[in-house]
Amino acid sequence: MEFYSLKMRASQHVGEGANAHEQHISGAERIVNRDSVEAVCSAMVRRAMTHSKGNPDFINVKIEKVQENDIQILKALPVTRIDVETSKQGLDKAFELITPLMGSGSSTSSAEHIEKLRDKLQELLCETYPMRGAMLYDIATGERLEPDHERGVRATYMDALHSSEVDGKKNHFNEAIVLATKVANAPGMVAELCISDDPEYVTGYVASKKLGYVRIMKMKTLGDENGGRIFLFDSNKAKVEDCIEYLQKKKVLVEIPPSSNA
Ligand code: WAQ
Ligand code: MG
Repeated sequence: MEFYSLKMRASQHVGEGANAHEQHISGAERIVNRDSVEAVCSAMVRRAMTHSKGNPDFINVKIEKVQENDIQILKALPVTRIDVETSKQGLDKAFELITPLMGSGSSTSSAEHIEKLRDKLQELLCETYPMRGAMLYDIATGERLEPDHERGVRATYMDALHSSEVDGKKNHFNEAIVLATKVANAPGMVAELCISDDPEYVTGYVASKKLGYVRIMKMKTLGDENGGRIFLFDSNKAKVEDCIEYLQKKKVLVEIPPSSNA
């Protein structure tokens, strides 16, 4: 089979004078058969042009051939879900699942320490709001490791296996399970925390090889445009260059069992 990677990103010029900047509207990554390239490409453009975050004035679509031998096949993380009443409860749940993984060898898990980590995560999450990619946070040193803090690190070159599906509308879960599975398999990766920046989509998740993919059904209030991703990495476990190389370059197809969306 002949495979092609397609990447789309769209942005809008906002603000005036010193405040003028490109605001990220939409992005997507696919790996599909040659036969689907054209249709998937136009579906991506439609998606960018109809996005709830606004009308783009810049759309970039990149199409590249991918060698089949370079593609790694991964099994999707197992999926579970947590129902909550409020976004506050959802966030609390997410932090509760993540903080125990942030120890990096240190065994200090006092209530006070957990509280500190929780505050740190909350603070980091707010810093991700304007970013187009994810924050890469080193739990061993407390440093941010993205080469460009404004942009963040983007996981690319991934799709669901056997999906040549053409859909102009985003399926949040399908895309997220693919991304989360790739990210969880990156060298040194400890966990991921994600909230969509799409105002109409309030479900988020935490994910790791240990936790699997945990959907948290409400993590923000409807209409809120803030969202972001944090990749928690441990520099005691792997080199940051290897992690970033994997996230940005490795071609991955994810095998998703039917009806795995819990
Ligand atoms: N790599 C790194 N970061 C990314 C990427 C990527 N490929 N794509 C998006 N981000 C960052 C970016 O900062 C966005 O603002 C933020 O994540 C949110 O992206 O089970 O839709 O695409 O139903 O809005 C979760 C689904 C959906 C939960 C998440 O994220 C469920 C979603 P969005
Ligand atoms: Mg979005």
